[in-house]
Amino acid sequence: MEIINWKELLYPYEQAVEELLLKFNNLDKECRHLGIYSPIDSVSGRLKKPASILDKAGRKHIPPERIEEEIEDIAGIRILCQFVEDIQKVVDMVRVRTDMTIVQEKDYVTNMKPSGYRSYHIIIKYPLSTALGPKVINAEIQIRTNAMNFWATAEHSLRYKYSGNIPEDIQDRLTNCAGAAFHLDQEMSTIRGEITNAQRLNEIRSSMTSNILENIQKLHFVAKLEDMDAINREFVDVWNSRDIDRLREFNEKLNVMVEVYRI
Ligand code: 0O2
Repeated sequence: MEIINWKELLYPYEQAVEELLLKFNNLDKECRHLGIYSPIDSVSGRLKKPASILDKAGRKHIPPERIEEEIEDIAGIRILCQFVEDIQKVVDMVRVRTDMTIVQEKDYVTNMKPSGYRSYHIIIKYPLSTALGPKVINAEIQIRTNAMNFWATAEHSLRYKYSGNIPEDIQDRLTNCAGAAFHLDQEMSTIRGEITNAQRLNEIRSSMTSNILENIQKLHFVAKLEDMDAINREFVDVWNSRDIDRLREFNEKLNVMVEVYRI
């Protein structure tokens, strides 16, 4: 029987997880930087453990020499979204990428699994430059909402605990929870506009406040003491009012002052 050198086998997959994490986190960061809506709420990644690989190979009767071809989720990343509608946006983002090739898509969002599992899976071929030369590996991208993930994580733990035979009463409750998670996603979608507007306002408020504080610090070195007192008092007043228009006006006023002092 062939002995698997796990360290050697898994290293490129570890590299792929790191690269994919970086790329999708950057995509999210870039959207926020450009001030456009990011459908990505968070990204995580994991390397499948040898024990899980062996379990899966056993379940699917995969011989050791076919593990890399047939187990497609040795490298896996998971992208979580706030809203169901965001899943398709992330799928579109993956489809247009030129640094990976999609080989299969599994839509368990529309076609829920009998277990109640919902998620969108994309299997990709991902080219790597390793110390031993170029190598193309399989990787899986799972895209789901936070609610879907909450359910899947709990169900996964129970499935392992009970070796796949979850007792009927717990299974019934899990089925109810899957329905509740589905309902939560539907309800959240109805107030999606309200939520995203509020989040956008918070981001604008936070970035204007940073700019104001930075400008106050600059002015501190050049403006008269009494002017600075007035500015500090006005800032406290504007801040306490929680009025975004007043904050914007104050921000613009300080921008002009900084411009006048050429600092
Ligand atoms: P683990 O421990 O999470 O890595 P296929 O041949 O396509 O039918 P495959 O390759 O298992 O079978 O693909 P599938 O069904 O798309 O599942 C891939 C992964 O999705 C699983 O990996 C799980 O992570 C997750 N998944 C699929 N079905 C369920 C489910 O009913 N509940 C939960 N919680 N997760 C699920 P592994 O290797 O099975 O498990």
